[in-house]
Amino acid sequence: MKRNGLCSRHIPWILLFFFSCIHHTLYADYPLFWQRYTADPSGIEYNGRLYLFCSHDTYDPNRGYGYFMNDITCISTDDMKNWTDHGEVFHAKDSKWGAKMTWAPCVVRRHGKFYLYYGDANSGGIGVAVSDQPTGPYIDSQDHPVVGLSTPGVLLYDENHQPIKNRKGVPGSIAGSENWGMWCFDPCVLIDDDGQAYMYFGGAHPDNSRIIKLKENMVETDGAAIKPNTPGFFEASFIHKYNGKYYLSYAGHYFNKPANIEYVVSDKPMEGFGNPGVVLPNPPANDGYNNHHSIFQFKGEWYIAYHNREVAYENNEQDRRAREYMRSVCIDRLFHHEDGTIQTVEPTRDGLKQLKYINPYERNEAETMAKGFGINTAFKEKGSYNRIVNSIHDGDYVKICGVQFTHGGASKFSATLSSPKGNGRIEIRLEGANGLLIGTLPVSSTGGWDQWQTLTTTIKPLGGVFDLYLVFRGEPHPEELFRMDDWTFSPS
Ligand code: FUB
Repeated sequence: MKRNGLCSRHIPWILLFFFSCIHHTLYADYPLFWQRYTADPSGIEYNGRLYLFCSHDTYDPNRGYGYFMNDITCISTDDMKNWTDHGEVFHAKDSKWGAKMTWAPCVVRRHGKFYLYYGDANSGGIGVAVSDQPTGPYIDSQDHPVVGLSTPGVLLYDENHQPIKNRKGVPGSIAGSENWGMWCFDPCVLIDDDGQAYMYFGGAHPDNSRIIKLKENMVETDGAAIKPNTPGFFEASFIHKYNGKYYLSYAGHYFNKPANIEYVVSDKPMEGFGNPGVVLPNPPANDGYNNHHSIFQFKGEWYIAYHNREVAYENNEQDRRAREYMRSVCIDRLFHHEDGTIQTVEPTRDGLKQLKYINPYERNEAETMAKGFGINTAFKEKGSYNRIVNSIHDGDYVKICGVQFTHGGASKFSATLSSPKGNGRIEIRLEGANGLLIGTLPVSSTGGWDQWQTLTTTIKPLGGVFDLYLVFRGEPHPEELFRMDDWTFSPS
Protein backbone atom coordinates (compact mmCIF):
# COMPACT_ATOMS: atom_id res chain seq x y z
CA MET A 1 0.00 0.00 0.00
CA LYS A 2 1.43 3.32 -1.05
CA ARG A 3 0.10 5.48 1.79
CA ASN A 4 2.84 6.66 4.13
CA GLY A 5 3.85 9.44 6.46
CA LEU A 6 0.76 9.36 8.73
CA CYS A 7 1.53 11.27 11.95
CA SER A 8 0.33 9.98 15.32
CA ARG A 9 -1.86 13.08 15.78
CA HIS A 10 -3.90 11.88 12.85
CA ILE A 11 -4.70 8.46 14.28
CA PRO A 12 -8.41 9.32 14.87
CA TRP A 13 -8.73 9.78 11.11
CA ILE A 14 -7.17 6.44 10.24
CA LEU A 15 -10.48 4.64 10.69
CA LEU A 16 -12.06 7.05 8.23
CA PHE A 17 -9.30 6.24 5.77
CA PHE A 18 -9.82 2.54 6.30
CA PHE A 19 -13.42 2.80 5.18
CA SER A 20 -12.64 5.11 2.29
CA CYS A 21 -9.85 2.74 1.14
CA ILE A 22 -12.43 -0.03 0.87
CA HIS A 23 -14.46 2.30 -1.33
CA HIS A 24 -11.31 2.94 -3.36
CA THR A 25 -10.72 -0.77 -3.91
CA LEU A 26 -14.24 -1.33 -5.11
CA TYR A 27 -14.11 1.53 -7.58
CA ALA A 28 -10.68 1.10 -9.08
CA ASP A 29 -9.33 3.73 -11.41
CA TYR A 30 -9.50 2.09 -14.84
CA PRO A 31 -10.39 2.99 -17.52
CA LEU A 32 -8.08 5.96 -17.68
CA PHE A 33 -10.19 8.71 -19.29
CA TRP A 34 -13.80 9.65 -18.51
CA GLN A 35 -14.38 13.07 -20.02
CA ARG A 36 -15.35 11.82 -23.44
CA TYR A 37 -15.71 8.48 -25.17
CA THR A 38 -12.43 7.42 -26.77
CA ALA A 39 -11.12 4.36 -28.62
CA ASP A 40 -8.30 2.92 -30.77
CA PRO A 41 -5.46 4.41 -28.63
CA SER A 42 -2.07 4.84 -30.30
CA GLY A 43 0.84 5.41 -27.88
CA ILE A 44 4.10 7.30 -28.43
CA GLU A 45 6.79 8.33 -25.92
CA TYR A 46 8.21 11.82 -26.32
CA ASN A 47 10.25 13.99 -23.94
CA GLY A 48 9.46 11.95 -20.83
CA ARG A 49 5.72 11.73 -21.47
CA LEU A 50 3.47 9.09 -22.96
CA TYR A 51 0.96 10.46 -25.49
CA LEU A 52 -2.13 8.51 -26.47
CA PHE A 53 -3.96 9.54 -29.63
CA CYS A 54 -7.51 8.22 -29.69
CA SER A 55 -10.57 8.06 -31.88
CA HIS A 56 -13.28 10.25 -30.34
CA ASP A 57 -16.65 8.47 -30.28
CA THR A 58 -19.62 10.81 -30.47
CA TYR A 59 -23.37 10.54 -30.62
CA ASP A 60 -24.82 12.06 -33.80
CA PRO A 61 -28.25 13.54 -33.05
CA ASN A 62 -29.32 12.95 -36.68
CA ARG A 63 -27.95 9.45 -37.14
CA GLY A 64 -27.90 8.11 -33.58
CA TYR A 65 -25.14 5.81 -32.38
CA GLY A 66 -22.41 4.74 -34.80
CA TYR A 67 -18.72 5.31 -35.41
CA PHE A 68 -19.11 9.07 -35.88
CA MET A 69 -15.62 10.35 -35.20
CA ASN A 70 -14.86 13.87 -36.36
CA ASP A 71 -11.62 14.49 -34.51
CA ILE A 72 -8.74 12.90 -32.64
CA THR A 73 -8.36 13.22 -28.86
CA CYS A 74 -4.89 13.36 -27.27
CA ILE A 75 -4.05 12.65 -23.63
CA SER A 76 -0.64 12.32 -21.99
CA THR A 77 0.95 11.21 -18.74
CA ASP A 78 4.32 11.00 -17.05
CA ASP A 79 3.20 8.82 -14.12
CA MET A 80 0.77 6.31 -15.75
CA LYS A 81 -2.07 7.34 -13.41
CA ASN A 82 -2.82 11.01 -13.98
CA TRP A 83 -3.57 12.01 -17.58
CA THR A 84 -3.53 15.48 -19.10
CA ASP A 85 -6.42 16.14 -21.47
CA HIS A 86 -5.03 17.96 -24.54
CA GLY A 87 -8.43 17.98 -26.20
CA GLU A 88 -9.02 17.38 -29.90
CA VAL A 89 -5.74 17.84 -31.77
CA PHE A 90 -6.90 17.08 -35.32
CA HIS A 91 -10.28 17.72 -36.92
CA ALA A 92 -11.63 16.21 -40.14
CA LYS A 93 -12.31 19.77 -41.34
CA ASP A 94 -8.50 20.25 -41.41
CA SER A 95 -8.14 17.58 -44.09
CA LYS A 96 -7.63 19.33 -47.45
CA TRP A 97 -8.65 16.21 -49.41
CA GLY A 98 -11.99 16.13 -47.64
CA ALA A 99 -11.92 13.35 -45.10
CA LYS A 100 -15.19 13.39 -43.18
CA MET A 101 -14.17 11.05 -40.38
CA THR A 102 -10.98 10.57 -38.41
CA TRP A 103 -10.79 6.92 -37.40
CA ALA A 104 -8.09 5.03 -35.51
CA PRO A 105 -4.98 7.24 -35.56
CA CYS A 106 -1.30 6.38 -35.45
CA VAL A 107 1.39 8.98 -34.70
CA VAL A 108 5.12 8.77 -35.47
CA ARG A 109 7.87 11.37 -35.19
CA ARG A 110 10.39 12.08 -37.92
CA HIS A 111 12.54 15.06 -38.97
CA GLY A 112 11.32 16.94 -35.86
CA LYS A 113 7.67 16.66 -36.95
CA PHE A 114 4.77 14.53 -35.81
CA TYR A 115 2.84 12.61 -38.50
CA LEU A 116 -0.70 11.61 -37.57
CA TYR A 117 -2.16 8.95 -39.90
CA TYR A 118 -5.90 8.38 -39.79
CA GLY A 119 -8.50 6.53 -41.79
CA ASP A 120 -11.71 7.47 -43.53
CA ALA A 121 -12.50 4.37 -45.56
CA ASN A 122 -15.75 5.90 -46.86
CA SER A 123 -14.21 9.09 -48.21
CA GLY A 124 -11.00 7.83 -49.75
CA GLY A 125 -8.61 6.01 -47.47
CA ILE A 126 -5.76 6.96 -45.15
CA GLY A 127 -4.60 10.55 -44.71
CA VAL A 128 -1.72 12.13 -42.83
CA ALA A 129 -1.81 15.34 -40.81
CA VAL A 130 1.40 17.01 -39.62
CA SER A 131 2.34 19.12 -36.61
CA ASP A 132 5.49 20.46 -34.94
CA GLN A 133 4.10 19.55 -31.51
CA PRO A 134 2.72 16.25 -30.27
CA THR A 135 -0.39 18.07 -29.11
CA GLY A 136 -1.05 19.69 -32.47
CA PRO A 137 -2.76 21.37 -34.08
CA TYR A 138 -2.38 18.81 -36.90
CA ILE A 139 -3.18 19.81 -40.50
CA ASP A 140 -3.52 17.48 -43.49
CA SER A 141 -2.55 19.77 -46.37
CA GLN A 142 -2.36 17.04 -49.04
CA ASP A 143 -5.04 17.11 -51.72
CA HIS A 144 -5.33 13.31 -51.70
CA PRO A 145 -5.02 10.51 -49.17
CA VAL A 146 -1.65 8.79 -48.69
CA VAL A 147 -3.23 5.41 -49.42
CA GLY A 148 -6.54 4.76 -51.18
CA LEU A 149 -8.29 2.06 -53.15
CA SER A 150 -6.35 3.10 -56.27
CA THR A 151 -2.96 2.66 -54.57
CA PRO A 152 -1.23 -0.31 -56.26
CA GLY A 153 -1.75 -3.54 -54.34
CA VAL A 154 -4.64 -2.33 -52.18
CA LEU A 155 -7.33 -4.03 -54.28
CA LEU A 156 -6.81 -7.45 -55.81
CA TYR A 157 -7.29 -7.74 -59.59
CA ASP A 158 -8.41 -10.66 -61.73
CA GLU A 159 -6.68 -11.92 -64.89
CA ASN A 160 -8.57 -9.29 -66.91
CA HIS A 161 -7.11 -6.55 -64.70
CA GLN A 162 -10.51 -5.86 -63.14
CA PRO A 163 -10.78 -5.34 -59.39
CA ILE A 164 -12.16 -8.48 -57.80
CA LYS A 165 -15.57 -7.77 -56.33
CA ASN A 166 -17.23 -9.38 -53.36
CA ARG A 167 -20.68 -10.88 -53.53
CA LYS A 168 -22.33 -7.45 -53.19
CA GLY A 169 -20.33 -6.13 -56.13
CA VAL A 170 -18.03 -4.04 -53.94
CA PRO A 171 -14.37 -4.05 -54.98
CA GLY A 172 -12.69 -5.61 -52.02
CA SER A 173 -10.96 -8.75 -51.16
CA ILE A 174 -12.03 -12.01 -52.72
CA ALA A 175 -15.29 -12.78 -54.48
CA GLY A 176 -17.81 -14.14 -52.05
CA SER A 177 -16.16 -12.50 -49.07
CA GLU A 178 -18.12 -10.50 -46.52
CA ASN A 179 -20.31 -7.67 -47.73
CA TRP A 180 -18.03 -4.76 -47.01
CA GLY A 181 -15.17 -4.89 -49.50
CA MET A 182 -11.78 -3.45 -48.57
CA TRP A 183 -11.68 -1.09 -45.61
CA CYS A 184 -8.73 1.12 -46.45
CA PHE A 185 -8.13 2.32 -42.90
CA ASP A 186 -6.53 1.52 -39.51
CA PRO A 187 -2.99 2.64 -40.37
CA CYS A 188 0.06 1.81 -38.28
CA VAL A 189 3.45 3.20 -39.32
CA LEU A 190 6.86 1.85 -38.29
CA ILE A 191 10.12 3.66 -39.05
CA ASP A 192 12.67 0.87 -39.06
CA ASP A 193 16.20 1.20 -37.68
CA ASP A 194 17.57 1.70 -41.23
CA GLY A 195 15.15 4.61 -41.78
CA GLN A 196 12.71 2.74 -44.07
CA ALA A 197 9.09 3.45 -43.12
CA TYR A 198 6.28 0.91 -43.54
CA MET A 199 2.53 1.29 -43.22
CA TYR A 200 0.33 -1.63 -42.09
CA PHE A 201 -3.40 -1.23 -42.74
CA GLY A 202 -6.65 -2.67 -44.10
CA GLY A 203 -9.73 -4.36 -42.76
CA ALA A 204 -13.04 -6.26 -43.14
CA HIS A 205 -11.68 -9.62 -44.27
CA PRO A 206 -8.69 -11.93 -43.66
CA ASP A 207 -7.48 -11.21 -47.21
CA ASN A 208 -7.50 -7.46 -46.65
CA SER A 209 -4.41 -6.88 -44.50
CA ARG A 210 -1.77 -4.88 -46.35
CA ILE A 211 1.76 -3.51 -45.95
CA ILE A 212 3.25 -0.74 -48.06
CA LYS A 213 6.54 1.18 -47.93
CA LEU A 214 6.49 4.94 -47.35
CA LYS A 215 9.01 7.36 -48.80
CA GLU A 216 11.23 9.33 -46.46
CA ASN A 217 8.89 12.31 -46.72
CA MET A 218 6.29 10.15 -44.87
CA VAL A 219 3.44 11.38 -47.07
CA GLU A 220 3.97 9.25 -50.21
CA THR A 221 3.97 5.51 -50.76
CA ASP A 222 6.83 3.66 -52.41
CA GLY A 223 5.86 0.69 -54.57
CA ALA A 224 2.81 -1.54 -54.26
CA ALA A 225 1.09 -2.84 -51.13
CA ILE A 226 1.51 -6.53 -50.38
CA LYS A 227 -0.65 -8.94 -48.38
CA PRO A 228 1.09 -10.55 -45.41
CA ASN A 229 0.15 -13.86 -43.80
CA THR A 230 -2.31 -12.75 -41.07
CA PRO A 231 -4.66 -15.65 -40.26
CA GLY A 232 -8.11 -14.52 -39.16
CA PHE A 233 -7.26 -10.83 -39.78
CA PHE A 234 -10.18 -8.42 -39.38
CA GLU A 235 -8.80 -4.89 -38.64
CA ALA A 236 -6.61 -2.83 -36.26
CA SER A 237 -3.15 -3.59 -37.69
CA PHE A 238 -0.28 -2.77 -35.37
CA ILE A 239 3.46 -3.43 -35.71
CA HIS A 240 6.18 -3.31 -33.08
CA LYS A 241 9.78 -4.43 -33.18
CA TYR A 242 11.38 -6.28 -30.28
CA ASN A 243 14.81 -7.92 -30.22
CA GLY A 244 15.09 -7.66 -34.02
CA LYS A 245 11.73 -9.35 -34.68
CA TYR A 246 8.62 -7.75 -36.18
CA TYR A 247 5.35 -8.43 -34.36
CA LEU A 248 2.28 -7.76 -36.53
CA SER A 249 -0.79 -7.72 -34.30
CA TYR A 250 -4.44 -7.18 -35.26
CA ALA A 251 -8.03 -7.79 -34.23
CA GLY A 252 -8.70 -11.30 -35.48
CA HIS A 253 -11.44 -13.86 -35.89
CA TYR A 254 -14.09 -11.18 -35.53
CA PHE A 255 -16.71 -13.39 -37.07
CA ASN A 256 -16.27 -15.88 -34.25
CA LYS A 257 -16.84 -13.21 -31.60
CA PRO A 258 -15.50 -12.22 -29.18
CA ALA A 259 -12.56 -10.88 -31.19
CA ASN A 260 -9.08 -11.11 -29.70
CA ILE A 261 -5.95 -9.14 -30.47
CA GLU A 262 -3.76 -11.74 -32.20
CA TYR A 263 -0.27 -11.60 -33.66
CA VAL A 264 2.20 -13.17 -36.07
CA VAL A 265 5.96 -12.67 -35.97
CA SER A 266 8.75 -12.45 -38.55
CA ASP A 267 12.42 -11.57 -38.96
CA LYS A 268 11.42 -9.23 -41.79
CA PRO A 269 9.03 -6.26 -41.86
CA MET A 270 7.02 -7.28 -44.97
CA GLU A 271 7.11 -11.06 -45.25
CA GLY A 272 7.67 -14.34 -43.46
CA PHE A 273 5.03 -13.82 -40.75
CA GLY A 274 4.08 -16.94 -38.79
CA ASN A 275 3.81 -18.47 -35.31
CA PRO A 276 0.39 -16.98 -34.48
CA GLY A 277 -0.53 -16.21 -30.90
CA VAL A 278 -2.94 -14.13 -28.80
CA VAL A 279 -1.77 -10.79 -27.38
CA LEU A 280 -4.97 -9.78 -25.60
CA PRO A 281 -8.26 -11.62 -25.17
CA ASN A 282 -11.44 -9.63 -25.65
CA PRO A 283 -11.31 -7.55 -22.45
CA PRO A 284 -13.88 -7.42 -19.64
CA ALA A 285 -16.67 -4.84 -19.93
CA ASN A 286 -16.44 -5.10 -23.72
CA ASP A 287 -19.42 -7.37 -24.40
CA GLY A 288 -17.36 -9.15 -27.07
CA TYR A 289 -17.35 -6.05 -29.28
CA ASN A 290 -14.41 -4.80 -31.31
CA ASN A 291 -11.03 -3.94 -29.89
CA HIS A 292 -8.07 -1.93 -31.22
CA HIS A 293 -4.71 -1.58 -29.57
CA SER A 294 -1.17 -0.25 -29.76
CA ILE A 295 2.01 -1.65 -28.20
CA PHE A 296 4.85 0.69 -27.15
CA GLN A 297 7.59 1.34 -24.63
CA PHE A 298 7.50 3.99 -21.94
CA LYS A 299 10.53 4.54 -19.68
CA GLY A 300 11.93 1.18 -20.80
CA GLU A 301 8.82 -0.96 -20.10
CA TRP A 302 6.36 -2.38 -22.64
CA TYR A 303 2.66 -1.51 -22.51
CA ILE A 304 -0.49 -2.18 -24.50
CA ALA A 305 -3.30 0.36 -24.84
CA TYR A 306 -6.72 -0.81 -26.03
CA HIS A 307 -10.39 -0.03 -25.43
CA ASN A 308 -13.50 -1.47 -23.84
CA ARG A 309 -16.99 -0.20 -22.91
CA GLU A 310 -16.42 0.44 -19.20
CA VAL A 311 -17.24 4.17 -19.12
CA ALA A 312 -20.52 3.54 -20.97
CA TYR A 313 -21.36 1.06 -18.19
CA GLU A 314 -20.30 3.49 -15.45
CA ASN A 315 -22.38 6.22 -17.12
CA ASN A 316 -25.29 3.82 -17.00
CA GLU A 317 -25.87 3.98 -20.75
CA GLN A 318 -28.99 1.89 -21.24
CA ASP A 319 -29.10 1.78 -25.02
CA ARG A 320 -27.34 -1.36 -26.29
CA ARG A 321 -25.99 0.64 -29.22
CA ALA A 322 -24.50 3.21 -26.84
CA ARG A 323 -22.55 0.42 -25.20
CA GLU A 324 -21.39 -0.80 -28.59
CA TYR A 325 -20.31 2.56 -29.98
CA MET A 326 -19.27 4.57 -26.92
CA ARG A 327 -15.86 3.21 -26.00
CA SER A 328 -13.17 4.05 -23.45
CA VAL A 329 -9.40 3.57 -23.45
CA CYS A 330 -7.41 1.30 -21.12
CA ILE A 331 -3.77 0.40 -20.60
CA ASP A 332 -1.83 -2.60 -19.25
CA ARG A 333 1.72 -3.95 -19.13
CA LEU A 334 2.91 -6.29 -21.90
CA PHE A 335 5.68 -8.86 -21.55
CA HIS A 336 7.73 -10.77 -24.12
CA HIS A 337 8.87 -14.27 -23.19
CA GLU A 338 12.52 -15.16 -23.64
CA ASP A 339 11.60 -17.42 -26.57
CA GLY A 340 10.22 -14.37 -28.43
CA THR A 341 6.53 -15.11 -27.91
CA ILE A 342 4.24 -12.57 -26.25
CA GLN A 343 2.75 -13.37 -22.85
CA THR A 344 -1.02 -13.09 -23.27
CA VAL A 345 -2.07 -9.89 -21.46
CA GLU A 346 -4.38 -10.21 -18.50
CA PRO A 347 -6.58 -7.09 -18.50
CA THR A 348 -6.58 -5.33 -15.11
CA ARG A 349 -8.62 -2.54 -13.57
CA ASP A 350 -5.83 -1.07 -11.49
CA GLY A 351 -2.74 -2.96 -12.54
CA LEU A 352 -0.18 -0.25 -13.16
CA LYS A 353 2.11 1.37 -10.61
CA GLN A 354 2.21 5.13 -10.37
CA LEU A 355 5.70 6.05 -11.60
CA LYS A 356 6.00 9.30 -9.65
CA TYR A 357 3.87 11.18 -7.17
CA ILE A 358 2.19 14.53 -7.77
CA ASN A 359 3.84 17.50 -6.04
CA PRO A 360 0.96 19.54 -4.54
CA TYR A 361 3.19 22.53 -3.81
CA GLU A 362 3.66 23.43 -7.47
CA ARG A 363 1.11 24.66 -9.99
CA ASN A 364 -0.95 21.69 -11.18
CA GLU A 365 -3.06 21.93 -14.30
CA ALA A 366 -6.73 21.28 -13.56
CA GLU A 367 -7.02 19.14 -16.72
CA THR A 368 -4.50 16.60 -15.39
CA MET A 369 -6.36 13.90 -13.46
CA ALA A 370 -6.89 10.21 -12.86
CA LYS A 371 -10.64 10.59 -13.18
CA GLY A 372 -12.96 13.39 -14.21
CA PHE A 373 -16.51 12.69 -13.13
CA GLY A 374 -19.16 14.79 -14.88
CA ILE A 375 -16.75 17.49 -16.04
CA ASN A 376 -15.21 18.31 -19.39
CA THR A 377 -12.24 20.39 -20.55
CA ALA A 378 -11.87 23.21 -23.09
CA PHE A 379 -9.37 25.78 -24.29
CA LYS A 380 -9.28 28.71 -21.88
CA GLU A 381 -9.89 31.20 -24.66
CA LYS A 382 -9.93 31.31 -28.44
CA GLY A 383 -6.44 30.89 -29.88
CA SER A 384 -5.00 29.68 -26.55
CA TYR A 385 -3.62 26.20 -26.01
CA ASN A 386 -4.08 26.39 -22.25
CA ARG A 387 -6.88 24.06 -21.23
CA ILE A 388 -9.21 24.37 -18.28
CA VAL A 389 -11.82 22.19 -16.61
CA ASN A 390 -15.33 23.33 -17.49
CA SER A 391 -18.86 21.95 -17.43
CA ILE A 392 -18.72 21.81 -13.61
CA HIS A 393 -22.00 20.99 -11.87
CA ASP A 394 -23.01 20.01 -8.35
CA GLY A 395 -21.56 16.60 -7.45
CA ASP A 396 -18.94 16.49 -10.21
CA TYR A 397 -15.35 15.86 -9.15
CA VAL A 398 -11.79 15.33 -10.31
CA LYS A 399 -9.58 12.70 -8.73
CA ILE A 400 -5.80 13.17 -8.69
CA CYS A 401 -3.96 9.99 -7.86
CA GLY A 402 -0.96 9.78 -5.49
CA VAL A 403 -0.45 13.32 -4.20
CA GLN A 404 2.56 13.51 -1.89
CA PHE A 405 2.04 15.92 0.99
CA THR A 406 5.53 16.33 2.46
CA HIS A 407 6.46 18.69 5.35
CA GLY A 408 3.60 17.34 7.50
CA GLY A 409 0.94 18.36 5.01
CA ALA A 410 -0.40 21.56 3.54
CA SER A 411 -2.05 24.51 5.28
CA LYS A 412 -3.69 26.20 2.31
CA PHE A 413 -5.38 25.24 -0.96
CA SER A 414 -5.59 27.64 -3.90
CA ALA A 415 -7.27 27.33 -7.27
CA THR A 416 -7.46 29.64 -10.28
CA LEU A 417 -11.14 29.94 -11.13
CA SER A 418 -13.67 31.90 -13.09
CA SER A 419 -17.33 32.23 -12.22
CA PRO A 420 -19.88 34.88 -13.23
CA LYS A 421 -22.22 34.17 -10.30
CA GLY A 422 -19.99 32.82 -7.55
CA ASN A 423 -22.51 30.18 -6.65
CA GLY A 424 -20.32 27.20 -5.82
CA ARG A 425 -17.60 25.71 -3.66
CA ILE A 426 -14.83 23.10 -3.86
CA GLU A 427 -14.61 20.41 -1.19
CA ILE A 428 -11.05 19.16 -0.75
CA ARG A 429 -11.27 15.49 0.14
CA LEU A 430 -8.83 12.61 0.50
CA GLU A 431 -9.20 9.00 -0.64
CA GLY A 432 -12.71 9.21 -2.02
CA ALA A 433 -15.40 11.52 -3.38
CA ASN A 434 -17.01 11.01 0.04
CA GLY A 435 -13.64 10.68 1.79
CA LEU A 436 -12.07 12.82 4.49
CA LEU A 437 -12.93 16.52 4.09
CA ILE A 438 -9.85 18.64 4.84
CA GLY A 439 -11.17 21.99 3.65
CA THR A 440 -13.72 23.86 1.55
CA LEU A 441 -13.02 26.70 -0.89
CA PRO A 442 -16.02 28.99 -1.48
CA VAL A 443 -16.06 30.20 -5.09
CA SER A 444 -17.03 33.85 -5.14
CA SER A 445 -17.88 35.72 -8.33
CA THR A 446 -14.85 36.64 -10.42
CA GLY A 447 -16.91 38.90 -12.67
CA GLY A 448 -17.35 36.63 -15.69
CA TRP A 449 -16.18 33.48 -17.47
CA ASP A 450 -13.17 35.33 -18.87
CA GLN A 451 -12.22 36.88 -15.51
CA TRP A 452 -9.86 34.58 -13.59
CA GLN A 453 -8.85 34.84 -9.94
CA THR A 454 -6.76 32.69 -7.63
CA LEU A 455 -8.87 31.94 -4.54
CA THR A 456 -7.42 30.44 -1.35
CA THR A 457 -8.69 28.65 1.74
CA THR A 458 -7.06 27.12 4.81
CA ILE A 459 -7.13 23.34 5.22
CA LYS A 460 -6.31 20.74 7.87
CA PRO A 461 -2.67 19.67 7.41
CA LEU A 462 -2.10 15.98 6.79
CA GLY A 463 1.24 14.46 5.71
CA GLY A 464 1.45 11.42 3.44
CA VAL A 465 0.51 10.22 -0.01
CA PHE A 466 -3.20 10.38 -0.80
CA ASP A 467 -5.59 10.34 -3.69
CA LEU A 468 -6.97 13.87 -3.81
CA TYR A 469 -10.60 14.54 -4.75
CA LEU A 470 -11.76 18.05 -5.63
CA VAL A 471 -15.51 17.74 -5.30
CA PHE A 472 -17.58 20.53 -6.84
CA ARG A 473 -20.71 21.75 -5.07
CA GLY A 474 -23.41 24.32 -5.78
CA GLU A 475 -27.06 24.68 -6.56
CA PRO A 476 -28.23 21.42 -8.11
CA HIS A 477 -29.44 22.93 -11.39
CA PRO A 478 -28.18 22.52 -14.92
CA GLU A 479 -26.21 25.75 -14.97
CA GLU A 480 -22.42 25.51 -15.11
CA LEU A 481 -21.09 26.65 -11.70
CA PHE A 482 -17.48 27.71 -12.33
CA ARG A 483 -14.33 26.81 -14.30
CA MET A 484 -10.89 25.85 -13.01
CA ASP A 485 -7.50 26.43 -14.62
CA ASP A 486 -5.06 25.14 -11.96
CA TRP A 487 -4.64 24.30 -8.29
CA THR A 488 -1.86 24.26 -5.70
CA PHE A 489 -1.31 23.74 -1.97
CA SER A 490 0.98 25.68 0.37
CA PRO A 491 3.06 23.66 2.86
CA SER A 492 2.30 24.24 6.54
O1 FUB B 1 -12.98 3.29 -34.30
C1 FUB B 1 -13.57 2.87 -35.51
C2 FUB B 1 -13.13 1.50 -35.86
O2 FUB B 1 -13.47 0.59 -34.86
C3 FUB B 1 -11.64 1.33 -36.03
O3 FUB B 1 -11.17 1.85 -37.22
C4 FUB B 1 -11.56 -0.13 -35.89
O4 FUB B 1 -10.27 -0.62 -35.72
C5 FUB B 1 -12.46 -0.38 -34.71
O5 FUB B 1 -11.81 -0.15 -33.50
